[in-house]
Amino acid sequence: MYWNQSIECMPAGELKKLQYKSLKSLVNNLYSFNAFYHAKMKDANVHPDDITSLDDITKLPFMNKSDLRDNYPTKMFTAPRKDVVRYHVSSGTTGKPTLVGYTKNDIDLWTESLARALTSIGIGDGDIMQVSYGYGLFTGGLGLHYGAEKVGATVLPASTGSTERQLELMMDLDVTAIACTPSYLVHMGDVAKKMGIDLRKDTKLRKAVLGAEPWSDNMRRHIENELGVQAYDIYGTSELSGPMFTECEEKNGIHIWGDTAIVEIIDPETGESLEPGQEGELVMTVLKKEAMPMIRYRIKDLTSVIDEECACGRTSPRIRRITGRSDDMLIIRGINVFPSQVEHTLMQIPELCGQYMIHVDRIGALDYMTVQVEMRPEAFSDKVDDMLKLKKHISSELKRYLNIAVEVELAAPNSLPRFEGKAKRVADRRKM
Ligand code: DLL
Repeated sequence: MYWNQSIECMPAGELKKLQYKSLKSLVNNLYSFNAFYHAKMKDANVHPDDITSLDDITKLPFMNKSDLRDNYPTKMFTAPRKDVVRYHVSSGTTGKPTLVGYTKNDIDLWTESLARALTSIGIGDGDIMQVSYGYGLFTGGLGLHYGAEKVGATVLPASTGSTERQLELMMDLDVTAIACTPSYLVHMGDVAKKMGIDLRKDTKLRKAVLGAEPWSDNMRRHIENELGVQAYDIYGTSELSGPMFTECEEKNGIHIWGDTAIVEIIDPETGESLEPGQEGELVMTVLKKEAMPMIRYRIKDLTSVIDEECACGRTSPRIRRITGRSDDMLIIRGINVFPSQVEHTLMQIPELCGQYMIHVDRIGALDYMTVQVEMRPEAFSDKVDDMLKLKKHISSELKRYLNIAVEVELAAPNSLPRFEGKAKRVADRRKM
């Protein structure tokens, strides 16, 4: 079953022509009407007239998360404020978050992408779908919500947390599909077991749309065997819109809707384009968004392009499961955390000296982050109350900036490791 067969199964040559046409008009518009892109292209010494084929995309400059930070909040927007109907916000690399805006057409296009994706994994009007991604500034909840409604499913907007209640509703309402992070589904399985619920027998749950954090085929096997649920990978980033692309029922790579985005894979060190099959950093050009298109955005996720037709009949380009990142971003309980954000927060607390260590562990199915912080000698005290107060203050500052609960450990002056070369401040002991 297809949602939009003419696009999803468009012959490759035709799709390339369509992409070129969209790219050309995007570049013309941005060069003519947007100060940020105009300056960026001028700096790179490219003019829209230099783009005469799809391959010429490599002449265009890359964009990075720092472009979003430097132009925060709305300098990169390409639609007037009155046409922007929604904002979503994700983590920046330091103090400032990343803001993404959407026009009505952008929301429709995002919803269409998800309608294609959900249809490709067999979710439709016969389904009752529990959306257990966070609703709010994060794109997961509202994105999947709109997509599931579009295909005619009945949506249960459960959001995150209150796991026991979620399980009760899952049983009471005959939920057939769930969208959440893979680790949350495993956690739900653990909680169900404790409650005496057998997901296979006591629920109608059969399909899970899992993403927003790295996971592996081992984890897929675990979920499918233990919970009796077919598990599909869903991918996206807030800068592209949010979740947009999934595996189809073949479970052999993530289909990228080529009318909406151009995929490139580059060598993270040199920026050179890599061939299909070669693993490198994912770069995407977002073709049709009105409020915030993107040219050659370096997402920093590592993957490769699959250069063979999918047995499902879709001709859209596919990428392999994300294997890691080329930067140091951590994903903790589905939330993106940059070590630089931690540092930025700690540096504003006068009692601390700037030495810290981040420890990440997975206990059961859940991620836990502990930050050890070293105090300045003059701040160190043997008054327990003072130390507890300081610890509480640091935790609440980290929570305010990172949006996740962090365990803080105070370390005595000169006790944390010092590094001669590159500092190694993150110890991530999770296993996928
Ligand atoms: O995580 C959007 C999303 C929501 C995707 C729900 C899937 C489901 P951000 O918060 O901007 O957006 O984080 C994007 O998360 O660059 C990857 O590093 C990681 N990521 C997302 N999906 C996957 C996945 C959403 N399926 C960042 N596998 C991305 C591995 C993923 N990593």
